[in-house]
Amino acid sequence: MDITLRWFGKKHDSVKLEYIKQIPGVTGVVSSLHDVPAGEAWKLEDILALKNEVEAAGLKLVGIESVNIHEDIKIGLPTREKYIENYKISLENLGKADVHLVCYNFMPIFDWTRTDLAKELEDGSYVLAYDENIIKDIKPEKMFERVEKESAGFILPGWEPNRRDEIMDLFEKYKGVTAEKRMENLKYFLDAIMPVCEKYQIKMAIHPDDPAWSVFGLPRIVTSEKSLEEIAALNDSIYNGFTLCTGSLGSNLKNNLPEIIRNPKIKDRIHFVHFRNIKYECDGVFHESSHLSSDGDFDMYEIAKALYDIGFDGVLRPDHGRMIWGEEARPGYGLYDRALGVAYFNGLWEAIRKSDKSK
Ligand SMILES: [Mn+2]
Repeated sequence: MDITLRWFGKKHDSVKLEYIKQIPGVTGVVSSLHDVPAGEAWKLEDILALKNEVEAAGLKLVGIESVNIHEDIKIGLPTREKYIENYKISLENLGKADVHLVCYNFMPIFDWTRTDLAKELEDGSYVLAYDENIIKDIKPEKMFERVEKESAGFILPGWEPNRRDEIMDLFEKYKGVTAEKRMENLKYFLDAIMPVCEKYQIKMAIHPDDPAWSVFGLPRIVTSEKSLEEIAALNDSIYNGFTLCTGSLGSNLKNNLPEIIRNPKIKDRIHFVHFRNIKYECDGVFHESSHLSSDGDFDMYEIAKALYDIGFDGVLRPDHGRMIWGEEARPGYGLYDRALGVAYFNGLWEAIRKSDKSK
């Protein structure tokens, strides 16, 4: 297993690779070419430059998070052909650069959504939080202003300010695009790229929708155990797989995370794990917590145990962390609390491994 941290590149991240390297057990990072807009083909030289930078710090570029999907692919417009061709070029170049994991999402218009990027907890730490009551009453364009104000000067993936203008246009385009249609569009995309993934052994890992239900009236399709089964069945290739993001899938309390991990139709397709915990206030209202089981609503031991039992040997990273010890960084992506998350996971994993009597 590779334990990694997400790194946004020198230009977009306050966390240094040298610091990531000091976290015990971390072998690499997942990163992205954040300045390449969705739909454009990634150049081999840009990928190699990123890879060289990471390797110079003694780490591996274990995967990409994310190669974003152009909205026309998700909507199923005729123009998707061009963007799918570009996506295939990006995959080919990643393969040539010896990168074999790609995280992506199929969320309509918006990436992960939160209503508060710096909710203060009793201990003085700050966390990301979500309140369905606010989303219900807010217009998407206002949401951008909210995110911009609260993101400490960093640009959040999916919420780039330059996207604001296209948003209302996109809402028009998404009209009538049902969940069924979006699932068909996902299949169309997967069928088109899988031959390239097979050739270069690139594991595609779709990230669950976050939160795992429809927001702003846009249907979401990666939200439940049943939807993961459906997606696995869209294309039989092992390279058609998942990012098991505990916080995103778990945002819907109906989702039983250890059960999903053990599901025979899903388990072999889990290529990437985002390990984190959240705390519920009530249905539809939650905040992110430290990784510790007792600080949130998930049993992180049971999640780690399920991963151990299925023989998980992919890539794992701590997900969003709290902002602690006065750190200023991208919301959710400070160094300190994510490092604590890694340490905690390492402890769980060692204990599970050593108490396995079958070994
Ligand atoms: Mn995640």
